[in-house]
Amino acid sequence: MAKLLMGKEVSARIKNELREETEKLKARGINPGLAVIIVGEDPASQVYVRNKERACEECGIYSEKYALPEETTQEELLRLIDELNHKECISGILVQLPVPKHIDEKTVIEAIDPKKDVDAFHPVNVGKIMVGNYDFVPCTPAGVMELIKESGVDVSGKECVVVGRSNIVGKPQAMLLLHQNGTVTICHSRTKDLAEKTKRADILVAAVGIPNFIKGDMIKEGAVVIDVGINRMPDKKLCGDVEFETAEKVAGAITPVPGGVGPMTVAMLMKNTVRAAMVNKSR
Ligand code: L34
Repeated sequence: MAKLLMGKEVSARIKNELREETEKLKARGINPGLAVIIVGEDPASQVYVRNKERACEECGIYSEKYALPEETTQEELLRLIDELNHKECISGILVQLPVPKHIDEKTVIEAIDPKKDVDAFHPVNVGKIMVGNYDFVPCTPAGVMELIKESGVDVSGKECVVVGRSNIVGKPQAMLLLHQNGTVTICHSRTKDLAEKTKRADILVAAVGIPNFIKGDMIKEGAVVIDVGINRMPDKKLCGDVEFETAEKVAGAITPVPGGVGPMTVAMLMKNTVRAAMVNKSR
């Protein structure tokens, strides 16, 4: 039976450590603050944003939430971001994705001051990650790395397969694995003979957004399997990109959904916000 990598528990541990750190920082006059912007009423986004606000409280981080209506114009959103870029008490800014179709995601991301870009989505921060010299690590891939650490498996020299090539997860994930000396393969919708690739993986990260896409027979015996997918099924239940029932029989370690990568994403955001407060203080 595979070891369960409990993101919920690991994230609680990290948030406790962060709480102590923020207390020390506050004593030195450094006050981390996070602004979260959500445009529209996507139910999943609302849950995630609520979890982020709650985490701020748990870590002693000041937070502001801006829930803007669906019909907010891009100009209005950009004006708010500009205001927050210059706001002293805000160290980190996050615009929850996806944004409504009439708003250009790229323009919005590039409007955020890179020093406050706690998602690490701004091209400046993306470039820094590629070079290997960075302040912020993108939250979901960073959370995945923590869960791999939790499995006890050393990434160095291992076959790492990332399924999915998004800017938010797949691409930065591959880079973080590479920084830890993994041998990295990125697979995607055009990959030929996917199972042949995934079966080679000592560490498999699934981030495709298709429910139960990775089955047990696509996994190598004893592999570390990290499921980034959170798919909402018609019955409202959450389901990962990995077919858990068949995968857990083969894997050495595996993450559950929910309670796996999701809570880690939130914990890593808190870490970046604390980091932002320190970086902004010393500029
Ligand atoms: N800008 N947009 C921006 N930054 C991000 O880092 C995100 N992401 C993804 C979507 N859009 C974003 C998140 O915050 C995904 N994501 C996220 C955040 C939290 C959780 C899952 C995804 C989470 O808390 N998951 C819990 C509960 C899930 C539920 O009940 O719906 C879990 O146990 O998985």
